[in-house]
Amino acid sequence: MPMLSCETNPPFMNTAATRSAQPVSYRSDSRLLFDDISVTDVRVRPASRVCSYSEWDPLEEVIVGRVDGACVPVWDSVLAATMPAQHMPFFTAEGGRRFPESILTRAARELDNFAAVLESEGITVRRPDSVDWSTAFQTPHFNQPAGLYAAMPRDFLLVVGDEIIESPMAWRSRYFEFRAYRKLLKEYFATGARWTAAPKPELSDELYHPAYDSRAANHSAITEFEPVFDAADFVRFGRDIFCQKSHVTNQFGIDWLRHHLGEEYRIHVLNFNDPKAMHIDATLVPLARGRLLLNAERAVALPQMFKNWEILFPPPPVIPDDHPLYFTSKWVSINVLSLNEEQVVVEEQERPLIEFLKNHGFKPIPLPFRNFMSLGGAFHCATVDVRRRGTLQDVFC
Ligand code: DAV
Repeated sequence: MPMLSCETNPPFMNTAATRSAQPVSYRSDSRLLFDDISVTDVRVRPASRVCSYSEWDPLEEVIVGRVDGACVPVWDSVLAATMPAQHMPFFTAEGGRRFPESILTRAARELDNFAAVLESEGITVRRPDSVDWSTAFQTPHFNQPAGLYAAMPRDFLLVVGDEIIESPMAWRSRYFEFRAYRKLLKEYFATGARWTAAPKPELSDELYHPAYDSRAANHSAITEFEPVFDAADFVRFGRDIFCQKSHVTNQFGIDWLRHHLGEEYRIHVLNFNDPKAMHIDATLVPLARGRLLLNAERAVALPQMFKNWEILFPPPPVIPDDHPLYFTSKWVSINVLSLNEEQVVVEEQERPLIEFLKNHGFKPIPLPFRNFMSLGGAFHCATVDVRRRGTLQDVFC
């Protein structure tokens, strides 16, 4: 199979008709009168600014989220399935209200610093729009007192080659999250990207298991009513994409993506020991071609195709118990961002992880991010790599 690169896009056809002054008309004897109209405008699609096939090729352009106006989602069965149980009182009391300003201010400072460091490394940084998430909304199937945030672009946008895909997310509070990204997406489209939105889910009650009990359940809180997934349940290794079923990603969603991407990509579903599964990027984190961080607490077995890979089991996180992590486990510590096959951005207080990475020949870039982590992710979640230099490859051959 030929190697694909986003440098050379095929010409594409724009079928928007350009009509001449004289409209086409039919004669009474039913013979068509041909007119001098031009219906074909052949243009060359510009080389796409969106182009990324892996998690480790050299990063050139990235979207970094923003925390402005973030609101607390209301507690429901899907949150109960994934969120740390000790924070249920916080969600119950604050659901629908803005996150405490003190958290947002500190998180925003960390995020801006992270963005500035990426820029100083020569990487183009783009940000989503500020949106007032505190607006209540209603659809034919549900209503919500507020949205959530645009802090975690990784959850919503999946870049596969020159295509950028809007995910059909399962949380009702995230139904209108796309609003923060549409300006950017239109711009990426205008500069050659393929822009896709997966089928908009209804998020009616049929999607959620009616009597889901997070203490007893060994199955997902969601059904197979319609395709749903979060982009962060997928991780890209060139032609091979790995994912997990979770409390926000169902088989139907995985199948939709498989049909959509076609034979050029192989989607593999992995199983982990993670009863609160939501997003794969604190479980299986590739750092370079042939080198993988794997969460030892969650690992079950990897397929044979990894047998020649170096599997690195990271040291446990050191986040203290009293630091609020409303949305995640402490393993958010390994939610790192690779700038290339050596440099990797890591939370500065995770000293054991930093030493571990250094000992394995990586060049960690330690940055403060603990306040941001309270909102549900670290450097990988807070970003989407829009462009990494590289081509589509079969990395397991
Ligand atoms: O505890 O596995 C995953 C990252 C969330 N976006 C966890 C956190």
